[in-house]
Amino acid sequence: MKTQLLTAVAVAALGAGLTGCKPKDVGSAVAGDAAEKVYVAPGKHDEFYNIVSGGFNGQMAVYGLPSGRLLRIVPVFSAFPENGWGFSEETKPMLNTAHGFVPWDDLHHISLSQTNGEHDGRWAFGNGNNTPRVARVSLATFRTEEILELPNSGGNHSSPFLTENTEYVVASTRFSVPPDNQGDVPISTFKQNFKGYISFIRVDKTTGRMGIAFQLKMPGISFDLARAGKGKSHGWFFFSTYNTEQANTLLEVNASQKDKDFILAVNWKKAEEYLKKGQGKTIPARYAHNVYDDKTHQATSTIENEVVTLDPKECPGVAYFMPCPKSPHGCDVDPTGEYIVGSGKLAAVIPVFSFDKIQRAIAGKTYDGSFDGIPVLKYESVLYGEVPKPGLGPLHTEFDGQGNAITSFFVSSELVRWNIKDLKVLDRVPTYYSVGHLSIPGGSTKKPWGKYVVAYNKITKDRYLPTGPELAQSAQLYDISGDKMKLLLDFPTVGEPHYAEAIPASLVEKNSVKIFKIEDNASKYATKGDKFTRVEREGNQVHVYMTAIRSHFTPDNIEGVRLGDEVYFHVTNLEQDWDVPHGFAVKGSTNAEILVMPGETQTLKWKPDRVGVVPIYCTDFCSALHQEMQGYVRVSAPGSTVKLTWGTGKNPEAQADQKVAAR
Ligand code: K7E
Ligand code: CUA
Repeated sequence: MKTQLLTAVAVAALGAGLTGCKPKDVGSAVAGDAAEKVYVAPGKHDEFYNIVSGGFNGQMAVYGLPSGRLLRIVPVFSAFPENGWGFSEETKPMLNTAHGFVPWDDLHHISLSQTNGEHDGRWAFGNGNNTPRVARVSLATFRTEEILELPNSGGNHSSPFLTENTEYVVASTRFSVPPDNQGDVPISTFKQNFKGYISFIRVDKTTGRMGIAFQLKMPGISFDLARAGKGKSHGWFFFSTYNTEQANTLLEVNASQKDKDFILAVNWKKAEEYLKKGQGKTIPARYAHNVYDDKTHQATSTIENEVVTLDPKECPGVAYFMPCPKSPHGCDVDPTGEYIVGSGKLAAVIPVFSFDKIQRAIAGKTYDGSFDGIPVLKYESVLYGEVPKPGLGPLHTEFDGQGNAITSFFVSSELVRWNIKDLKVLDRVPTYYSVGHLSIPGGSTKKPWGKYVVAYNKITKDRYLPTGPELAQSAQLYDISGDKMKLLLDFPTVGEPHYAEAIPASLVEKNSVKIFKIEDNASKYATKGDKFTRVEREGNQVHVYMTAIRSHFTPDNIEGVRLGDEVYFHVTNLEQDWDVPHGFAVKGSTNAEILVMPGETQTLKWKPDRVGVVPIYCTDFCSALHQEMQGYVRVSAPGSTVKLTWGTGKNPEAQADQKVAAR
């Protein structure tokens, strides 16, 4: 988003003579009782989990609110050495795509699963912006369980957004592209050949398992953000768009020509009817579907070969455009489902659309022509009203559950609270600086929890100790329980925070998984007890079936490995105690460590590059004798006659002799 936002600033600066806006009274902006309000005493828990996107770091991070304490980084699209995500053999398939192994992405938006339009505490979804993917993270294990790639897409920004019972996760493309199987066309044929696909991903109610139900084939424009209807507007979906000029070069200028872009309204229930009637068209497509299994402790990656598409031009009643000033970014639906707020980055007002009026305009065919075969509803006929002069550069809006909206303003660096009914501005408070997204706990649901708003800022300048050219990314917590919003706390975040959601701890903590039961471990490489430990050679592959328990590995001495071998350390952690992982690392291995949870099996692959004796050790300080949790692997020359031997507590040769004697 950063580039797009900077462009917005540049354009606004040209128009309004604005350079960076630094709010006044920086020092005195903190409320007197702020410290008390965010203080969570040692040993006490926070009230909310705040799940924050990591932007170009490709992860989600979990903070406690109101303390702002970082509790966990959940690797999603990016390999993560802390726990071996993307480095262990079990997790590598999670990062597979139709392009091969892609160990990085740019995660912008978090959507927490909902039932009846309220948070249910089961899953967090996140988008991969670069190589279009959607991920599902379990809030029981705080691990990524599933990643689904999206075909016919380029830049999965408008994603992932959920319907009120998590029937669908919806993901639309930021860059329109020619369909994957018809890609070799001149870029100048944008208008004819480029399409903007919207993916409707179904989610299994019990398992959370995802699959692309269908893709809507829209004209070639850019989709930015979206929200599902709720309550009365359940069954509809709203998307902000830009570049309705359909420019394919110098978008900074060429995509800011028109006075209005569109919000797209999609009736997905109607789309379902057309699909039932067989209107869908199956087209070839290649995309990866990756699933992690907590029983086998293994991810699998499947390449899918087709997708169902629906062309709204052939399905009247499915799609309508609504004009919206100007290059809208956020498109947010209030808790009742009646009001749809468009935030035009370059607009001087915030337009609020009415769902009832949209229905009437559709029924009365109050059109303002059409765009690429899709009706455009008349602006005035669907507009509830405009918030006049709210601020500069509105981006995102959330709701406090008290009939008010709070909108973030990037250019004027502030949060503005306004009343949804009378559209009057009630309060404004500066942010430090240039806020992007904002989040009220439950603020996108039917039932906002209110109490706080968090601003996720793009620029921190002088707010923290300087750390060279790159400064901390940051969030700011405000109390919104009174009439005036009050700044309470700054806290740095990991990566660039785009969207985030916060959920009461009580909905999540009770489901937290403490260990994986060793008896349920269905990994084919599991070693469920020291007596099953062994080393097996299969050609040039050596498989080490190893256990870890405080404070030793079995085996911890291995001989008979040869240069040219590939060694697979299958490490099973036999512990059945909460918070006792063991790590495993090998000198000179070209990946990372693995971190093995209690009852779990993980595999580190290692290709020795020289003859010698190589240390191995546990990387997680697991006990007073953690430092003793170490061992050796002897690597001999190719063709060596050193026998494959292994053991713990005895010299391998002695153990090998015993085994021979026992036969
Ligand atoms: Cu940062 Cu949601 Cu990508 Cu706005 S987006 S800020
Ligand atoms: Cu196991 Cu340290």
